Amino acid sequence: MPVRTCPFCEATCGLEVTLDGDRVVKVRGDADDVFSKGFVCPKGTSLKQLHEDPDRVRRPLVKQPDGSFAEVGWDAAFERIAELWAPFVGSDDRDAVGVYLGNPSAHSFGPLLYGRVLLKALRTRSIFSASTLDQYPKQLAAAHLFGSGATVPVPDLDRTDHLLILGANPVVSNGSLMTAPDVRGRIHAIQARGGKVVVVDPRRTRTVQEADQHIAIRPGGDALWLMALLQVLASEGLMTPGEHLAGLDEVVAAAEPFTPEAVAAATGVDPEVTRTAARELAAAPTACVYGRIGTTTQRFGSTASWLVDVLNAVTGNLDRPGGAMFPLPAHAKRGAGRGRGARFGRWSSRIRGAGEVFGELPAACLAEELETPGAGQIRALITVAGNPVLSAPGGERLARALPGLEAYVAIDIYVNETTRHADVILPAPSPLEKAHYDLALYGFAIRNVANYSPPLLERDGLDEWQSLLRLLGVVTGQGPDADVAAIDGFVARALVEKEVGDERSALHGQDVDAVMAQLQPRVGPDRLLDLLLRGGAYGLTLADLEAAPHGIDLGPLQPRLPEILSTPSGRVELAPPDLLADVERLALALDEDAGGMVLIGRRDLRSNNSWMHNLPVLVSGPERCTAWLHPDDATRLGVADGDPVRISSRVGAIEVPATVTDRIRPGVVSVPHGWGHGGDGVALAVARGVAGVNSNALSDDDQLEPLSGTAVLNGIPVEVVAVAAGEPVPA
Ligand SMILES: Nc1nc2c(c(=O)[nH]1)N[C@H]1C(S)=C(S)[C@@H](COP(=O)(O)OP(=O)(O)OC[C@H]3O[C@@H](n4cnc5c(=O)[nH]c(N)nc54)[C@H](O)[C@@H]3O)O[C@H]1N2
Ligand SMILES: Nc1nc2c(c(=O)[nH]1)N[C@H]1C(S)=C(S)[C@@H](COP(=O)(O)OP(=O)(O)OC[C@H]3O[C@@H](n4cnc5c(=O)[nH]c(N)nc54)[C@H](O)[C@@H]3O)O[C@H]1N2
Ligand code: SF4
Ligand SMILES: [Mo]
Repeated sequence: MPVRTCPFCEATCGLEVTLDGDRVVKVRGDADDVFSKGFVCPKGTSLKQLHEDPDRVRRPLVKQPDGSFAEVGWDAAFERIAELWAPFVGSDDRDAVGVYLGNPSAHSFGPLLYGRVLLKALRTRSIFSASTLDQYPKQLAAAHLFGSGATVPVPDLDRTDHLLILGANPVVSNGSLMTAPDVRGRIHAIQARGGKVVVVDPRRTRTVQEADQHIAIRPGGDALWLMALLQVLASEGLMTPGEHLAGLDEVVAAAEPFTPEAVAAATGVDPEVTRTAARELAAAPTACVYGRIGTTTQRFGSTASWLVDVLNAVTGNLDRPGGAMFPLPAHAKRGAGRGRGARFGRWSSRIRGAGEVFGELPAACLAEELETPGAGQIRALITVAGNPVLSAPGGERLARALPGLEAYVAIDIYVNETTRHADVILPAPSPLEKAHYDLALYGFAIRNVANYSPPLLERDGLDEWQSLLRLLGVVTGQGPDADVAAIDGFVARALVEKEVGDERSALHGQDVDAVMAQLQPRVGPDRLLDLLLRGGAYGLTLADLEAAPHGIDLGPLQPRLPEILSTPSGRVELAPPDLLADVERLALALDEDAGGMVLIGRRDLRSNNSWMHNLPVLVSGPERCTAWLHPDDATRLGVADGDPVRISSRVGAIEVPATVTDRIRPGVVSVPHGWGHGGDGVALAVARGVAGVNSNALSDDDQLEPLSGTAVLNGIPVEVVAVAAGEPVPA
């Protein structure tokens, strides 16, 4: 039976696909997958419906003068792109070309490997991605502490005795920056071996229901609370710091004012609960603190992420089994590479001067960069696997600005709220028609695992990497039908040269032509992957992976300090100046008025950000896009379960039905993101008919976490009122 890795979330589950010719009969979990062992969620099995979805784009689409899309051949599509791109080819105004890379592009090794190549050729600074709506605070902290944004410690879930989760709901999200199929089963295993799981979340989530303790923190309180844990550990002599650490005294000194009592009002956590949490963290044989979306997409995202790492370090749990460890995927090498440490803000955005982070500008700045005339105004755009109109703050502004672009090319599988504004949409293949290897996610996996899936079905058209290279041909003036194979050959050769020149590579010192010959006859991402595997830590080849369709288990995570560090000091920098400097801002939050309602998000098991809503199997059942309200708030506001409420923030207002539930803290309202499908030309017949609104209409595009430029999507001050019965609902 053919098997392949599910591309829909970070868990990388194995799927078994039953085919009858080229028809998909059934998709279920692969019981023999070395990592997921048969675990699967409803999204994974919906791969069949996605493959068959009549609305999925299968042929290139070109915008017609009347605003509709016409299906055209690939050559015609690229001729149109070349025509539209003519003013930008060779132009000095390089930043006039913008790029937005969306979430699924991180789940696909073609775009991961070749997107970079296109970006380099464009030489633009107008680069945006979902990372500034997501995990950059964690990567920024990692860059400061360990020297690289790629070295993010992940919980050693299968060996820990104590797991402290903040702002994550992995039983529903299936884990993030913690690649682990079946988190629920792994949580149960912690408990079965006598361990404890604590969840810090303003909501009583599905993960809380599996946990031993719930701490219902006020949104945005995490950095303060983590400081208080550190303060307790230090003042009670409970620190057992590991080796290779620098800056311990400084970070401990910074925590001094943040006693459990001092943070109690702002966090809503009883001081005794905080003290006990700190003591238990210290007393556990092994323990791990893990923070995710609720701690990153908020106003103290980087500071909270930093403190997560600090707490793991001062309790001796950084880089030890059962603690927070560094994966070593099959395509990666031992050693740190060239250590340059962290540098941010090397350039700034044109309009509001927001600093660059990992070479990108904040996604929340995209609309203004399109709107505002002048040199550097984005007049041409490429989006790959993204829907920022629904996913980012300022989406409505962006939707208004997109039609003003002189050229917009989207690589996507749907005509959605964003891509409907494109001049040309280049379809990505169905997941069944392309190869898969989790180049990004294995770097965050709780075991070292490698699994490669070849395409199961034949493709009629270009793969994403081919579209990206053909686009590269256009933007570099080679015309609409550049020799993709030749460009790919250059890309491969350049990577081989880099590989043989890298002392850490198993191919170091080898002859470039000889290595190129070994990779024959592979092309595209397969060739690059084969190269990376050959140069990697385990000496594997792509053929080895092909021979193991259920994956290769490379074992539990191994300690990697100090080998992995690339900080200038060669040690873990616990007190980076940028993060220490932010403590002053944090201290101001101690005295803030805790009154007023705040908005947070919510993820649903059968949803995936702003997409997969066109699959009937996932959107059937009760309405998903509702506002959770605590009964106390509901009573005060005169709202009954199911009544419509109006939620307004500084920037917008939405109306949604209320779900009155004690599963949320009083003073907090929760609405999921990614809903509200529709608008002229959106070709999502099922999703259009599903109730829901865009919660990001409330996200303030002015509110960025200052260090990482990440949007504040949780803890947004809002006003909630009942919509009086009979009052017309505004459009
Ligand atoms: N309020 C609020 N907003 C949020 C969040 C939140 O928690 N709260 N979460 C944020 C996070 S973490 C993220 S990652 C972003 C996600 O936001 P985006 O990165 O903008 O991604 P999606 O909204 O998931 O849209 C994905 C697009 O990719 C297309 N697609 C799917 N598969 C493929 C493929 O294989 N190839 C190509 N080319 N296209 C494909 C889909 O059709 C869809 O158009 O949203 C962010 N927005
Ligand atoms: N089913 C499903 N799975 C997904 C996705 C999806 O849309 N649907 N999206 C995928 C993506 S792109 C990502 S990035 C991951 C995200 O993975 P997770 O981070 O696990 O995702 P969430 O479910 O958003 O969990 C965030 C939690 O933080 C809580 N929270 C909100 N504000 C705060 C706060 O200030 N402090 C604390 N402590 N908690 C807070 C919320 O109540 C929520 O339970 O999920 C991925 N998996
Ligand atoms: S948990 Fe994630 S990877 Fe596993 S089947 Fe579901 S969507 Fe796919
Ligand atoms: Mo994400």
